[in-house]
Amino acid sequence: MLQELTYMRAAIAITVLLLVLQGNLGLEPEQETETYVVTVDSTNLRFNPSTVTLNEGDTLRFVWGGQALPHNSVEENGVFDSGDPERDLDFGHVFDYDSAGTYNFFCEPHESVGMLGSVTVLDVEAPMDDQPSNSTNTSSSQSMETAMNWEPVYAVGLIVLFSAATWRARIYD
Ligand SMILES: [Cu+2]
Repeated sequence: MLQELTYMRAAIAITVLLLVLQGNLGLEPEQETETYVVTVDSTNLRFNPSTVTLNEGDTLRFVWGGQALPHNSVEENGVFDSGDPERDLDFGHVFDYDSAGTYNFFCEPHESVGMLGSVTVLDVEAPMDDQPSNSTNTSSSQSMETAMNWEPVYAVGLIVLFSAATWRARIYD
């Protein structure tokens, strides 16, 4: 009976430890990417906003609905192209990790009246998954980090187990 209780206590402590470790593993460094939305303003002849600055990995989305006039968005060098002009559109383009630079886009039917825009893509470090070239380097530094994160968690777990065991021993022996 006494042994059963001790085992139960240890089992609970181990379960808690595993839950904590699992939470810890979920915190892998991962870069956040964002979506920037461009729509059409109330004049019906302008992008809003007409200039956007974002990071590599981010998404530029052109979204509008129920427009009086059909619009599209075409990058001048064909980097992206939403297709035929539409009154309702939801078109996105993801800028990958070697796309830093400035891109000019326009609405084909209204280019002549100034329906133009530009997006500046800033150079950022690709997430670790996207860098196979120096994978040896990153994986070793990553496992170092993981090991360092785990150490205190193990220490706390061991202290919990040890004090649970001694507490039991003191009361029942
Ligand atoms: Cu237009």
